[in-house]
Amino acid sequence: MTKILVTNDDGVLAPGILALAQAMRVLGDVEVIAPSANQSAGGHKKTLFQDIPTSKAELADGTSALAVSGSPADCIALAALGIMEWPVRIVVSGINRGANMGQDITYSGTVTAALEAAINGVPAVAVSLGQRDADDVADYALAAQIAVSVVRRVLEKGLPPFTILNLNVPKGPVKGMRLTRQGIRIYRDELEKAGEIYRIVGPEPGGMTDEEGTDLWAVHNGYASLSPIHLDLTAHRFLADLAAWDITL
Ligand SMILES: [Mn+2]
Repeated sequence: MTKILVTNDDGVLAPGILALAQAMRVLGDVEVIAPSANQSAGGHKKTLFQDIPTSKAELADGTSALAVSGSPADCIALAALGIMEWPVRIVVSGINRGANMGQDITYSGTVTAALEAAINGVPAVAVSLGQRDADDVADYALAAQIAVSVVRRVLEKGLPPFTILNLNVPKGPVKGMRLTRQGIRIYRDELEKAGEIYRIVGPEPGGMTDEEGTDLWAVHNGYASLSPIHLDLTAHRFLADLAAWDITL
């Protein structure tokens, strides 16, 4: 039986992970290991040398799950280190409440859970819905169906090492699928101050450079966006220029 591990960063009780777990059952045997609390924008956090409490949880439809008091990447690390049968065939992360595009990728727990799977040699897909107010499992149904078609192909074809797929689905109707590259988001964060306490807040969604072929362009224009993301963050195009700086000891 094809083992599929489902996780997220919105927390084990979020509606998006329920929709995803339900949809993935047509492709295999689903296990759910997810953070007990919302870990959105937590980045690729790994909890080292600290206790990571876990507890049994239940999704709204009765699906049993493991809730982890840690990050999304911790959930995958624990799985890879042996709290379940490993390797699984694939890790699917989401469905996130809100898109993960452009520089969001480095903040996103949804994406970094998938990256943690890639580090541990398992193919992974991150799934996000471009709708911040999606609060009902039905809001995620279409994104879950699109995720099924993507995951079905990954199960057939595999993925190259250290490579994941980042799927972003707009609020419907969806015109089709575009293969995209990472675009550029323009954040409009603001600072709130109360005495010595600060808060970073900001309008949602932020701006973007609306360049055709990017994830942001696709979702903004009503297409589902599928980007291959690689863990190699080297600025390859800058290496030659950097060499010309002639930094020596
Ligand atoms: Mn989230």
